[in-house]
Amino acid sequence: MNSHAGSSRASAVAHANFALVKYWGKRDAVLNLPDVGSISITLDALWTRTRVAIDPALEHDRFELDGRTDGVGGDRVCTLLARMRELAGSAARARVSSTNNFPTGAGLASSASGFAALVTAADRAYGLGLPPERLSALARIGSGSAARSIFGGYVEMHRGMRADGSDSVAAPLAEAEDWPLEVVIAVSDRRRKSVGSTEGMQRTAATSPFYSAWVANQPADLARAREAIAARDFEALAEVSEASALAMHGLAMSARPGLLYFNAATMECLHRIRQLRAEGVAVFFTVDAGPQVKAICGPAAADAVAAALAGVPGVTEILRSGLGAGAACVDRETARPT
Ligand code: 2P0
Repeated sequence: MNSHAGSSRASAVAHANFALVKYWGKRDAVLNLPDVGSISITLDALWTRTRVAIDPALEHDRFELDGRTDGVGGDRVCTLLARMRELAGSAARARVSSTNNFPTGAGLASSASGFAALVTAADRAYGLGLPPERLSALARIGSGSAARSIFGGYVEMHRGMRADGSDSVAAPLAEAEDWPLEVVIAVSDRRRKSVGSTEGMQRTAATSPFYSAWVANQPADLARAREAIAARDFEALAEVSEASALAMHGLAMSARPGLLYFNAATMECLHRIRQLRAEGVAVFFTVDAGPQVKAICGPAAADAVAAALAGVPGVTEILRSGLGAGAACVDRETARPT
């Protein structure tokens, strides 16, 4: 292997995404290949900024998240950097520093934006210049949902069939501007979740009696969501998204021991959102591996949804976001695209 010739450093920003048709379960834990496809929206207000600086003097990669070197994810970062070095024919290690503008590991998709930003910055720093599809496959190795954050707007992650994972990649379905929905997030617990997604998925696949039914049903939900997005059919997207979120949580609850990501405020928010929709407000919910509730709504409904969820006992914070762009390199000082 050659030592790295360039002087290279790069910064990238990637945004979190939330799945509307959920990913839960892997067909290969090493390459992180999903057992089901998924469909997501990329947000503009929740992001990770990551800087990769190649330093041939280093013996090991260094990883810092929000100023701390003892955080989680360091092993996955090193695995990913080792793959990218191999592609670049470089032996030079890197210093990686990453910042999230939102709580890490609390069901707000920090690993999605984190690994998408990492591969985008490392691609530039190591001079690879890979196309988005390849970056999506690399981001997936860090975290399944990160493959989707390479793209903006509405995104589909393909399960893929190949053993090497080259077809387990995301692709855009529609741009954010094509259908500018908004997201209201009701935060009820900022702490790191007790069972991470990776462990939760493995436990579910190994122990739930309903796992094969979940996998078998997914293509039909993906088709419904794809059609709803193409037709900008809010009611249809609401119906399939809520069904997918509830099925994922029902499945996780059916693992042994069962996984409980909801708290009391989560449940209350779901009832409030259903009540609002029954009153004619364009809103539906999704919930990931944590208690926060994400309400997806038409722009005209966002203020009313935020006010209603802020009034739910146990909700401590409301975050709001529009839909956002895919991962991109930025100037470190100005944060402008480069
Ligand atoms: C999703 N989640 O589709 C699902 C729904 C959470 C609930 O993808 O093990 O951090 O790194 O592939 O991507 C979160 O899981 O899991 C996730 P790994 P990841 O968004």
